[in-house]
Amino acid sequence: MPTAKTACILCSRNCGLEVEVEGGHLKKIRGDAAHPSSKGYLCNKAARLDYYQNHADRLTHPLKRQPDGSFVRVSWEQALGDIGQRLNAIRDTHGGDAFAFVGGGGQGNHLGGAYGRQLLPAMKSRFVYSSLAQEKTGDFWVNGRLFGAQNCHPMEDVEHADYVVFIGCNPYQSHGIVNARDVLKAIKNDPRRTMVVIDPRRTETAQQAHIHLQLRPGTDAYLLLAMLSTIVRENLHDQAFIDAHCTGFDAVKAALLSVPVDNYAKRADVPLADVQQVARGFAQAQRGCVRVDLGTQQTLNTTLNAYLEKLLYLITGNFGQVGSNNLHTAFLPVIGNTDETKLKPGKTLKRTVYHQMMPIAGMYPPAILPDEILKAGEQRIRAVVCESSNPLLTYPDSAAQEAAFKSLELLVVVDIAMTETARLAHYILPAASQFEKAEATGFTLEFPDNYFHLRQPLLAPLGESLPEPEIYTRLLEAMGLLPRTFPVLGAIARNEPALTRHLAYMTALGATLARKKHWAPYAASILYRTLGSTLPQAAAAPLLPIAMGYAKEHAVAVRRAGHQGSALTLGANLFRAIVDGASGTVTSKHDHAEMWSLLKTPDGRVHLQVREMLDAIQALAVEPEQASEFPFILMAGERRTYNANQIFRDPAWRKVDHDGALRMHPQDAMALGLENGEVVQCRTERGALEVTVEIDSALRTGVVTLPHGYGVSFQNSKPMGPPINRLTSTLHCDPFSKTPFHKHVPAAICKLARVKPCDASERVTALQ
Ligand SMILES: Nc1nc2c(c(=O)[nH]1)N[C@H]1C(S)=C(S)[C@@H](COP(=O)(O)OP(=O)(O)OC[C@H]3O[C@@H](n4cnc5c(=O)[nH]c(N)nc54)[C@H](O)[C@@H]3O)O[C@H]1N2
Ligand SMILES: Nc1nc2c(c(=O)[nH]1)N[C@H]1C(S)=C(S)[C@@H](COP(=O)(O)OP(=O)(O)OC[C@H]3O[C@@H](n4cnc5c(=O)[nH]c(N)nc54)[C@H](O)[C@@H]3O)O[C@H]1N2
Ligand code: SF4
Ligand SMILES: [Mo]
Repeated sequence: MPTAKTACILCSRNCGLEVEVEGGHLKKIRGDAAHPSSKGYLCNKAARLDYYQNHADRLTHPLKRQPDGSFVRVSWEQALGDIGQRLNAIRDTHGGDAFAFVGGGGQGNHLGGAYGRQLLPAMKSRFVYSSLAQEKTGDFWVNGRLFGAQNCHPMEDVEHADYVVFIGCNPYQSHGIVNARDVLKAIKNDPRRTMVVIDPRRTETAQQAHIHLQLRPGTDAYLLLAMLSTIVRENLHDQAFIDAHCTGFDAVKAALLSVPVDNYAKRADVPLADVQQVARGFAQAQRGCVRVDLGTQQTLNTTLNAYLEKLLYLITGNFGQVGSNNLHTAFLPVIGNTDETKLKPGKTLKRTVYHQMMPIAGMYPPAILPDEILKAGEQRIRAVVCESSNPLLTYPDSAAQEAAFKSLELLVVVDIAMTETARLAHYILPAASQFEKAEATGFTLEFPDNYFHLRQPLLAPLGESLPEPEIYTRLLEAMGLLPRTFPVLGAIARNEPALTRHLAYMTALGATLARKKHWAPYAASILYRTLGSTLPQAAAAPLLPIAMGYAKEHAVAVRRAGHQGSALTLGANLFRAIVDGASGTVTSKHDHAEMWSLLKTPDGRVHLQVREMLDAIQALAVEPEQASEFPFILMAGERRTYNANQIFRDPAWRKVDHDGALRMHPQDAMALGLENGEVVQCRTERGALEVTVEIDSALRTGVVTLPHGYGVSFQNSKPMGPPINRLTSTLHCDPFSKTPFHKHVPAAICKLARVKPCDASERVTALQ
């Protein structure tokens, strides 16, 4: 049977796939050996992708909500005409602050991002709320200060490192690094390499590690400070590297020397000797790197954790080398830069109305969204377009999100499926799935070689569903912001000879936008309607100027990757290679020494001294108290073998763990008189759920975990598995970035006083 090339859309790795397609189904799924990064690798989840493509909650037509809450089918013209009119009216009456764009590109559907973002200028709004701002914005903020721009983002070269420290991540399950399971195995089996895992649970990754520091949840800042202090006390930092590449080390050193190492190791509940062993081992390694994820980003001291983790590799000189942490290029700009210290004089950041929250990397945090809708008075958010996201299940405090979304004057949801959030919408617009349209991921965060993968559609869009580029372009037309055709530009695009490599078209586009300045914010849709009609995939048209910009910025590295051309044609040639490359295209090949050119500080140095973070180190001396009413720490959102965000709705995709069990240490289970498989109540300050116990000796005592990605009401059923964000709070978050402490939720676990166990249909309903 013929196979088609695409990529997995279940996590940020977006592994290349070869798929046999038959009768609308994704049948046999294999890794694509020609993919530049995954090279044939895939994990257990990819084999089940047909459950994403084909299921009973897929949307096939635009839907309009009726006063009684039911939905009727409407035409695209009717839906977009009405939405366009209502958006215009809300903007004209209440101004730009009344609109927010929510979501926008999940695990790999980022091509539509250039189109969806056009709604912001259309609405004169700056408000983009994104799930990335409930995990990574603390990290991005720190990058802004250290490296000069919030989109200067370091990756970790785990594949080539001889000393790897994983902090608060479980790559065996969640991936996030190149071909995780193979790479972990290789490190484990190589006596010259060391793998350290810092995690309160003996995870699948920790089981492969040489050293596991099973710290108390939420104490990473203490543990990292104890390690950093050990390094400077013992003069193990790399002074030559610091002198050559950094500023501000003296202030950092003074702060680190003041840390009570023994006391902080105790607070983390890790033996001092183990702390010292890892500090010394990492500092002395030839090629060391650090990888973090949600375990440090969704727990106490989020932003400080990001700073300290980066200090670990920076002061030891593990930066800009093979097997260390490195900055990387980014073809699609997923991360923005809104660092207040980099603003031009007279410019200020757009703060939200109620929380006065600044954007980080151009995004606003989900934790404040309910208040910005419900509590901001006349200046509140009244209209939301929500795409590729299911905030009702994935944003903190589902009850608060539900109340807020319900109160909107206009909610439009663009999704492939009927979701919990969609059920509250005034209009639901059906998107073609990621296998039914041209798509691409912006999560190509690699160095020294980087790549980009434009995927071709495998199937026709289901029913009347449309790709996002078409949806947003039609919406801009319905709002009266763009004409339906651009005859002159269209003709230039069609008639241009291949030899001139789109130069005539780009010149004409530039001239048109200079003349018609009010069209400039909608260049993506104009490219789509004009150049797009000459391409195999119209949606790829905005990649032309992106490729030209990338080639200009990284010309040497782009040429090294095999692309040819003059200063004028290199970008267009890169673009054509991407359009023609079914398995993905290597876009640039850098030398490690060139990494420094990616740094954005004016002096080309890393600015180690970050005042706010040095203050935060001081503030750590005071330890927060834990409410005794909630004796457990719930880690709400573990990655397991069969969860993948909220991407699958049909629970039949899971082979195991159908209930999404609450994991608990045997001693805790014994103390509470609980057995494996017993249904208990898990209660927090915000709500309560009934969940099934799974006894797990890999945990620390006093810690319980629930998985991410459950709680779906498939076909309007009761939630299947725990809808964990009924337990989380919008207030329990990092004061700096407002990223929620999902991994550190105080909870109580109670035995249910039931005579007979409840049957499966009763389970996991909210008691609230
Ligand atoms: N299977 C699967 N893979 C996924 C996803 C999925 O849903 N399912 N989602 C994808 C997405 S969007 C993301 S962001 C990534 C997230 O990937 P990860 O961050 O790796 O996954 P998690 O399991 O959420 O959390 C990582 C670890 O943090 C630990 N942890 C909890 N609290 C603390 C703490 O206080 N300190 C430390 N040091 N560790 C702590 C947990 O025990 C857990 O092992 O996974 C991606 N991959
Ligand atoms: N308590 C707790 N909450 C968490 C987490 C946690 O660990 N604990 N993890 C957080 C993290 S790290 C993340 S990344 C978020 C993820 O949460 P969300 O931002 O909600 O993202 P997904 O779960 O990926 O949402 C996927 C939605 O996109 C839709 N979709 C899929 N493909 C397409 C497409 O091509 N077009 C359109 N328009 N829609 C599509 C799916 O049907 C689904 O409704 O959850 C966060 N929430
Ligand atoms: S879930 Fe992630 S690691 Fe697994 S196949 Fe898909 S993209 Fe690759
Ligand atoms: Mo995520």
